[in-house]
Amino acid sequence: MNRKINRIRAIDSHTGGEPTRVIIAGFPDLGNGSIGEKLELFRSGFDQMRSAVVREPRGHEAMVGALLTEPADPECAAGVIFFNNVGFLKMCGHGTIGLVKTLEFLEKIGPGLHRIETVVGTVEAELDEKGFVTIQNVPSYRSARLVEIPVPGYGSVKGDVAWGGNWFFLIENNELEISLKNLDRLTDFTWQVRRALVKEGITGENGGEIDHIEVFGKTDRADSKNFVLCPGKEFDRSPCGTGTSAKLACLYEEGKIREGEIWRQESITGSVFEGRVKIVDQKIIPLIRGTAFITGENDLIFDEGDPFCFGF
Ligand code: PYC
Repeated sequence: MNRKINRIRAIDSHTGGEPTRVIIAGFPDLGNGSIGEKLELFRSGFDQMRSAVVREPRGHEAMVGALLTEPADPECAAGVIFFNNVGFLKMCGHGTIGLVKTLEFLEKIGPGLHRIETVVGTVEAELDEKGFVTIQNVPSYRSARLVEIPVPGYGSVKGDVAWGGNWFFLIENNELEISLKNLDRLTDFTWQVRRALVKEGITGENGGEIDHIEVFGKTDRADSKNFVLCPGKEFDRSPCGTGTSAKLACLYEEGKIREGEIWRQESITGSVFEGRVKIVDQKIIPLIRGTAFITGENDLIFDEGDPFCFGF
């Protein structure tokens, strides 16, 4: 047999139930440019590797990939490009927590403050002695309040448009319990909302596509419970770091939380992130605290003779 077989080394983890697969070696070289240039090379030259790493048969639809890169900024511990079953994520909160715990597992970092380069800017992550990670995310804000759209099958729906490292449409909901037993209905509702936003031409600033839909409900375990529909129609098993950041920005702008006040955001699976904001130069900087657990060390094998080599 002289078929070409490639190997990629990856560490798997989950953050509040949401998986992250960090690629640590074996990925094609993306050069020495900026993180944005590396992203463009990845997108244009190796998109099938994105699919091969996270989709079936090696992964599954909810898997989020994180390509570890050499940071252009020497002050950073690492650079990272996040991706999923349908494309690239701008920033990823649960994935950053997973990345930090992966670097700790590999003994590349220890407790302390670490800077990480992402495609939307540098974020900071503090790993504490108890194994928790607090991410200081990019500045977050609400760009539109109570936007009303007609959603086929659901009538008129109101939500806020906010940035937390990705664009979100945030809906307060008092009808449908945020529970795994309602997964199909929550998925259908949020998918219809996403389609309606496209149809109505509603975007984030500068035409940014709103590719995450977040629905909130009540819980007695935290301040709020959420369901987050991700771009590839999968739901976030964690409370979503960027989604919690978008929520914190809305809460702060409405005067519902003060600087430093803790907001506990529960996910549909019951995992919780603690969030708070700090204000720097009049910008809202979300801080998100959670942890991740390592679930596997893998040599992913890519056999060019395999008809499903690049995933489906
Ligand atoms: O934690 O920011 C997040 C995230 C985005 C998509 C999945 N998780």
